[in-house]
Amino acid sequence: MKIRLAQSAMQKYDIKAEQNARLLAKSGVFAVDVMGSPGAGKTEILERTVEAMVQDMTVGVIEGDICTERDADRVRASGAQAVQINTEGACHLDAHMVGEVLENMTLGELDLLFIENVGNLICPTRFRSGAAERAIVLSLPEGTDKPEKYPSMFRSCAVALVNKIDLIDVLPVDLAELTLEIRRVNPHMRIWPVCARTAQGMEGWYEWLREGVRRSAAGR
Ligand SMILES: Nc1nc2c(ncn2[C@@H]2O[C@H](COP(=O)(O)OP(=O)(O)O)[C@@H](O)[C@H]2O)c(=O)[nH]1
Ligand SMILES: [Mg+2]
Repeated sequence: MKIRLAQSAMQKYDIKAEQNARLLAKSGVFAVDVMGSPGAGKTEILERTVEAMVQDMTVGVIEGDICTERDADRVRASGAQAVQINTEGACHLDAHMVGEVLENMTLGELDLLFIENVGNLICPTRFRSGAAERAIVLSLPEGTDKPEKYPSMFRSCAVALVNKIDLIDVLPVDLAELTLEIRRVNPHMRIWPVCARTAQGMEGWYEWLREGVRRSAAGR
């Protein structure tokens, strides 16, 4: 009985995520969830990415945080149209929160949309936003055991950015081992070791995004 109740409670989120996905597809917007621990560098990755992508497209960002407008201010300064959602305690965004913002955005103007979730490797996994793809930002200081400890999160993402590689010489973390750990839980994961500070290593990510934008525009 309890299980059935939990399933029907989740269903309304899945239905809304499906509606969001259809709206984004109809508008030709390529949307990507950006997830990871607090402090992994999600926003700094987005700052560099927005700076690079706004050269030839219009980029939007939905920022999810428990409180403050700080991340939205940061990506706005990089050139994105940004909307901040404050979840007021909730540890993840859900499709209804995202849907409300989508209804008030001029989606026809956007090519690419990022949805930065609340920093958390657990709850955002189950709550789909309606984005076409999901990316995880994992930083070197978090160590090599996170993929095995949070496998659902790593399995739900298509791509991983391993951030803060500028710290490789001062941390006891082996990048090859971390890559193996990621592949052990998700053999298909595309992985880019990057430094968001300098944008080092981010070209592959940018190309993957451009491909997604082309696909979404063609399917409009
Ligand atoms: N050394 C280093 N620090 C970084 C890098 N990327 C982000 N940071 C720092 O990590 C902290 C958290 O970054 P932030 O983007 O706010 O992380 P978020 O909580 O995942 O959005 C900030 O102090 C960033 O300046 C990086 O590539 N190298
Ligand atoms: Mg952030």
